[in-house]
Amino acid sequence: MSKRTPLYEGKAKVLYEGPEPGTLIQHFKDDATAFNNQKRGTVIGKGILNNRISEYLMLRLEEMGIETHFIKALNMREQLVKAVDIIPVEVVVRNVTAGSLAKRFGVEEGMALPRPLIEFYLKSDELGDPMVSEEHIMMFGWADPLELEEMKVQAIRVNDFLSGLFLGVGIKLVDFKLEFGRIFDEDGNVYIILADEISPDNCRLWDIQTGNKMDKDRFRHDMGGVEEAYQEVAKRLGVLVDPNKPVSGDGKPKKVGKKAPVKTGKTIKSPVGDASNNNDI
Ligand code: ADP
Ligand code: AIR
Ligand code: ASP
Repeated sequence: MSKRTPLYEGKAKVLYEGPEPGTLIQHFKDDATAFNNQKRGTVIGKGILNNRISEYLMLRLEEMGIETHFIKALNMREQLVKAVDIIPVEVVVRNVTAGSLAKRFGVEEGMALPRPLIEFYLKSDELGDPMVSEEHIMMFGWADPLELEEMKVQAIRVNDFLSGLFLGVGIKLVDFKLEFGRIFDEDGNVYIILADEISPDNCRLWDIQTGNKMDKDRFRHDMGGVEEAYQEVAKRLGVLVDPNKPVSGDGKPKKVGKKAPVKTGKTIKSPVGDASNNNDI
């Protein structure tokens, strides 16, 4: 494993070649950056938590008919994904004012928007991810009109579903960023699917009761308790990882002994979703 050559090393993840053509291994690091690399640090255990949270959310979205790049969990920090041609546009959906929106327009954080707001940012570290219009996107050919429409439709579906899912565990989904990529079907037609990750690194998540921030803003603004906040999100989703527990190739805990465990039907339900996916509680 250690001899693998990375195809790409980003700020929070490394991509390795996957075992089959058209696949990649997405490795989640503990590195954290903010404000387009101006602030750097490490959050111990973040990669493990984000890997698990993103896996869980992508699987739930797949169940809702939203196609994602996720194929399967590999280990604590890695997942197998479909290789896509990333569309260089970050799609941000906002339900509540916060972050750059609040700053740009001089409004206070925490105001509920009358409906979800979609914004687009060019994925470019050098340029500081500038906000772009739909016209810019089509003009420069970053995505065509059909792809743009598809990204908007999918982003709203993701927002509807994730807002409800997080609400169910006492968390307000304030805003988030998605990335989409192009992929070919068997007939050679190109279509887009959801890629990258969905985790507290790219969502704003506020505790409904206390208003506490449970996301990367804790790192951005030196608020402390970053790892604890990510852990709490994982715990509420029912996917908290025990780093001491080995995980087998399919992402499920290693079975001890020769016999498969007997199914009793008395599976303990996690706060959300099914317990079958919650291997590491
Ligand atoms: P960054 O590149 O912004 O530093 P990361 O450290 O998260 O970000 O690196 C992950 C990179 O992998 C991102 O650039 C992202 O666009 C890209 N990526 C995510 N999913 C896929 C995929 N399925 N296929 C190809 N590239 C992907
Ligand atoms: N985001 C945008 N670029 C990178 C990330 N992670 C996410 C933030 C936030 C949302 O997009 O984490 O959830 C909006 O960010 P901002 O800074 O524009 O307010
Ligand atoms: N993800 C971007 C960065 O790493 C922006 C941010 O999260 O603030 O700088």
